[in-house]
Amino acid sequence: MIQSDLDLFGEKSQRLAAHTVLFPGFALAHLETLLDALRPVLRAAPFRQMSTPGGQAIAVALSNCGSLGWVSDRRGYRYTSHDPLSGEPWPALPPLLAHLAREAAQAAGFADFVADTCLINHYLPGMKLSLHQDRNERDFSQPIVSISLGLPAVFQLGGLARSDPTQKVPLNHGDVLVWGGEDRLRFHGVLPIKPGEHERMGSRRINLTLRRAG
Ligand code: MD6
Ligand code: FE
Repeated sequence: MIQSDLDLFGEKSQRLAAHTVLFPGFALAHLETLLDALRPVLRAAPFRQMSTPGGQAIAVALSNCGSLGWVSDRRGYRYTSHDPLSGEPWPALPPLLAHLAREAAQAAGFADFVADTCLINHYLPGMKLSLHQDRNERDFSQPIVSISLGLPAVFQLGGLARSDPTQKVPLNHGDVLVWGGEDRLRFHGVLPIKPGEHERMGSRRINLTLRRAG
């Protein structure tokens, strides 16, 4: 059970849009357990660089766990059951991670969220993620749960058109962002990470995005 349950509907959550809710510090109570669960995942499926279908390197290093994993290469953006690097199935989704995602989704108003994939993004200072939509999943009625660790970031939350204005949302260590419903296809991105040193995570930002892809 998540310790901060009592706070979930109170001042500890911020509604950013109709179906987009930020839970500051939601993951902090479980941080060490979470990191313990991620260590073997990243040993089996290390962070690696991928390229866009156009052949450009994606700066942010990526890995996955779950029954599916998001990949990008010359053939496009898609989910695969196996890690192309090892040829093995992606490492299993740690139960704690699935549980945390379910609790956060529930608190944001999405009942019974069952994640089948977690994309793990590794940012170094200076790295950013350009505005994009997440549309490789099968069912857009399923929300996305995003956990931020390490260096702070500024998340850009846009609209349904690329040219719509964006809100700047600070994402700090331990914050959990849930979105879905009519917000599911909003454009979004991450501004360049400012140089710095996080006391637990070092000079990096790690983002975990949990989804139901299949
Ligand atoms: C990141 N996140 O925060 C990248 N997508 O590093 C995403 O692209 C994202 O945080 C959909 C929903 C939440 C997210
Ligand atoms: Fe995204």
